[in-house]
Amino acid sequence: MTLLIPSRRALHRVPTPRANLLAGLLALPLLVACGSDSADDGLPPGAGQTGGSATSGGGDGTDGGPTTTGGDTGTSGGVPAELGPLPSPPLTEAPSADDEPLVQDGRFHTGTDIPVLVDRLGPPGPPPPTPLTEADFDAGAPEPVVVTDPGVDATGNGLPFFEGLEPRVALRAGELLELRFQPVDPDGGVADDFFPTFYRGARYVDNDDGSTSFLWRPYQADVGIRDFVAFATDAQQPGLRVAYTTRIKVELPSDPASIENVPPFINGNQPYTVRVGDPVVAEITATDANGTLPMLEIANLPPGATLVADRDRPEVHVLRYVPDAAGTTVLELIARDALEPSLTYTDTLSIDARPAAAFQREGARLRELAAARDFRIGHASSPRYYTRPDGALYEDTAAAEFNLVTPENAMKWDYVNPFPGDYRWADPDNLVAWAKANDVALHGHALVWYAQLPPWILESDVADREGLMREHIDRLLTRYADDVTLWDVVNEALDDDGAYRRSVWFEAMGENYVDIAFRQARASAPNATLIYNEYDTEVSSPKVDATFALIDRLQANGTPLDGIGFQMHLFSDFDDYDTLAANMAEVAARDLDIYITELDVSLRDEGATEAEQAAIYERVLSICLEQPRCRALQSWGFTDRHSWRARWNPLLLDTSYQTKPAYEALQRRLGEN
Ligand SMILES: [Ca+2]
Ligand SMILES: [Ca+2]
Repeated sequence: MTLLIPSRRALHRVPTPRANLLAGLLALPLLVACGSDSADDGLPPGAGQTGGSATSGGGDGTDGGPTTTGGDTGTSGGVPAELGPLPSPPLTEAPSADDEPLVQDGRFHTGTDIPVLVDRLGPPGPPPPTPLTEADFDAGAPEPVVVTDPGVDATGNGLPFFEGLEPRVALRAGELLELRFQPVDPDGGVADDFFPTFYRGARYVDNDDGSTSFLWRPYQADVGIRDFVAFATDAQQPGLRVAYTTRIKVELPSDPASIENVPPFINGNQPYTVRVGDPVVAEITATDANGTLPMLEIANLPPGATLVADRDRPEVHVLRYVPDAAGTTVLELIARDALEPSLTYTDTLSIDARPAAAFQREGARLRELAAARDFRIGHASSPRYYTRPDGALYEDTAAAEFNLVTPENAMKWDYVNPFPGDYRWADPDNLVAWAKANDVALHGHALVWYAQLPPWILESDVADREGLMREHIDRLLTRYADDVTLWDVVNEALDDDGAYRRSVWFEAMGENYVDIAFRQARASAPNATLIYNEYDTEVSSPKVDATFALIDRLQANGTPLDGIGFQMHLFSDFDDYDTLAANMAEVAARDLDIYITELDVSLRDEGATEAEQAAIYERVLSICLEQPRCRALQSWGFTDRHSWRARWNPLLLDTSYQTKPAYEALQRRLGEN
C-alpha cells in the first residue's frame, strides 16, 4: 500500500523564485525540450524560463538585479573594465587528450565518405538531473514556484493551489501510486491544471469530480527519489500558474522476487524514407522496468544486415544494412525478457527505400543561387543524424542545398560539456568535418544561454559563474578557431516583457554578463563574427525595444558585437513584414549585420496551407535580400522528418524529402534580381 508521509505545506506561501528551485524544475525530464531551441510549445508559456513574476523595466537597467560578484573582471559602475586573465588554475579541467573522440566502427553509422567519430564516454546528450538523495527527501518538496506570462500582474489575486497533493510520498516498487488532487482558486471560479511530469507506464485519470489522479506503478528500474510537478492555473488570470511538487521515493520491497515480472519495452520508431544503395542505420532501444536487460531480435533481418549491441549503452542495439532495391520493409522487432524469454514486446520499424531519381529536385540548388548573389543559405543540423536510417540522404541533401550550417544541439553546453572536465567533441567534430568536405560555412550555436545547461552549471557557486562562462567560451572558440566563422555568443538574454531573464548568468553578473561574454569571445576568436541571437524580433514589443537598448548599451560600452540573429520561429498567420523590415533597418543603422538564424513556419492553425507557408518564406527572404546588411537566411532544419516542431511541418522538404512550395518559393526568389 502507498505510504503517505504527513507533512504541512503552506500552500499560499510562495517565495520569490530562486534559481535553485528553477534549476530543479528545469531539470525535469519533460520540462526540457530536447533537440529544441528557445521556448517549445509543449510547455506552458513561462515554464522553464525564469518564473519571475513582474520583473519591470526595459533593457536599460537591471532594476534591482543582483550585484556583480567578483570573478576576474572588474565591473564597478556597471560597465565592465578590460577582461582579466582566465581563471588560473582553471575552475574545471581543461579539454585534454582523454576527451579526443575515436573513429567509430562503420557498423554504427551511415557515413561513407569521411570518418565518423564517437566519444570515448559514449554519445552526448543532455545529462540526467543530479539524483535526489535521502536528505532531499527528508527535506521535503521544493516550495511552489509562480510562473507568469509576460505582462501578467498578479497583485491582489489569490494563487491557485492543489487540494490533496501531498508534498512527499514513499512506496515500494511493484505498488500502485495514486496521487489524487484538485485545482482550487481561493477567489472562486474554476482553476485548471497542467502536468508536465510523466513516467513510463503512468497515466492521468479525470475522476469527473474536478479532481485528477496520477496513477503509476514503479518497478525495480524506478527505485530512487524523483519529483512530480503539476501546475495549477489561476481561475481569474490564465497567464498565472503555480508549480507544485510531490517528492516520490520508491524503495525495493523486502522480497524483490515478489514484484511482478513485466514485459520489456521498445522505444517507438518513426517510419523513414531512405535511398536505395545507401546504408541504413537504426538505433533500437529495448528496456525492462524490472531492471534487467532484454534480448533484442529482428524476425526478418535483411540480407547482409548487422545487429550489434552498442559499446556504451547496453540497452541499445544498432541495425545496419544496405537496401539494394526499392520498396518498403517493415522490420519486426522483438524484445525478450531476460528471465522469461516467452515474455516479449513487439514493435515494427518501417523503412521505405526509393531510387535516387525519387529525390531529384527541379531547377538550381539553393546554395548555387545564393552564392551567385554573395549570400548564405543555411540550415540547423540535427544531432547525430548519421545514426538514423536516413542519415546518408540527410547529409547529401544538406550538402547539395546549403552553404551554411548550425549545429542544432551539438555545441550547446549540455551536449558538449555535460559534466565538469568532460568534453564530448565527436558530434561537433563530425559536423565540422562534413562542412569542410562540402564547402559549407559553420555558424556556432550557442555559447551563453539560460537553457540546455547541464545540472553542474545550474548548481554551480554564483561566485564561479563568470569564470565558468569565460572558460566555456574560450574552450569552444579555441577548438574551432579555424573552422567556425560566426558564433551566437549570447542567446535569448531578454524575457518577453523586455527585462533580463533571471538566468544563472544574470544572477551572477547582472546585465554585464553579456558584455563579458562578447569580450571573451573577441579575445578568444579575434576574427569571428559575434552575434546576439534572439526570438520574436520581427514584431513590435517591449522585448524588441529592450533588444535595441541592449545593443545600444553594448555599443556605448565598446563591447564587440558584429551582428544580430533574428530567430523567426513563425506561424502561418505571420504578416507583419513592415515591422520586420523596420527592425532590420534599425539593426543596420547601428552598423550591425543581420542573420536570420532559425526560420521555420509552423502550420499549426487549422486550415493553414503550404501555399501560405511558402508565401511567408518568400516574403521573409525578400526582406532580407532587400536589406544590404542581411547576410544569411538559415532554416531550423530542412526536412519535416527532423524538426523541433515536426508536428506542424514547418520546413522546406516533407518527411520523405520531397520539395514543398516553401522550397520552390525560396528557389524562385533567390533566382530573381
Ligand atoms: Ca485567483
Ligand atoms: Ca521484465
